Amino acid sequence: MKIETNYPNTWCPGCGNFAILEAMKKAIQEIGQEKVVLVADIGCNSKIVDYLNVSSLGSLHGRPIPSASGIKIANPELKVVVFTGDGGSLNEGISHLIHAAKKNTDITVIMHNNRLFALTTGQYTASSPKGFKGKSTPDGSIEEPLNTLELMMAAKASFIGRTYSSKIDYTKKMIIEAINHKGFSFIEVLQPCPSFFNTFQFYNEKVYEADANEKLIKEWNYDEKGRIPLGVFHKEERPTYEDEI
Ligand SMILES: Cc1ncc(C[n+]2csc(CCOP(=O)(O)OP(=O)(O)O)c2C)c(N)n1
Ligand code: SF4
Repeated sequence: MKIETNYPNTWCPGCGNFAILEAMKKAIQEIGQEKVVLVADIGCNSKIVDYLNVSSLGSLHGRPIPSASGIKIANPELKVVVFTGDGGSLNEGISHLIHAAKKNTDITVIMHNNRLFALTTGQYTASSPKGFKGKSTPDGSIEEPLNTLELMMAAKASFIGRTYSSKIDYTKKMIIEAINHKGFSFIEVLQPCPSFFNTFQFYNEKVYEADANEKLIKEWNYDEKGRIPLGVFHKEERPTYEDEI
């Protein structure tokens, strides 16, 4: 069964989402197309499910996690993967993200972090850097961004990773590891949006594949300073929400 669909691709040329799609195609082919169900948020990120020949559900903005949790409870054999953006998961849907991590719901959340609301053409999110100039912050955002991985640590996510979209094979391996992890797995993919926030050069200069651990989460605080570690920062086994049910 081919992995591509015939759906026309509407991402902007050069978007970091293309590389995430390639990584996901490879990951699903290794895991098995029939074993995976995808759940999409709303946003540029979420169009990825249209381009993958895999069972999927389009949820509401900020709400794919409860939809995914329901699928997992109904059929625990399925590998359930959520695609979301920083807007969907750190603004509209932040409570769902925190509670799924706390419950250790056995799903994988892949958050495309382009650090703005892209589909609606460039408003700031909880992940945008201080000073970010977009449609809703023409004089620059006055807020500090959230450290997403620190938030996931505090919420007790049992798998926490960060990758960069341009590293396709590295991302593929991390996605496979996260999907095979029993419990709540969260991957932040740093994803440049060349139309509204082109961060390719910034990340190309700063990211490195780290021998990651929990302490390294604080090495980068979503600012201009220092290097940006990639890797799996935390992984633990504990009973899942579905086991407890
Ligand atoms: C509850 C709700 N609020 C707002 C919107 C409008 N909306 C649709 S897509 C979008 C932006 C999505 O941004 P993000 O989640 O960061 O994903 P990206 O497009 O950047 O991949 C917004 C605000 C909506 N559809 N539903
Ligand atoms: S707006 Fe940004 S994130 Fe959306 S498709 Fe275009 S480049 Fe990609």
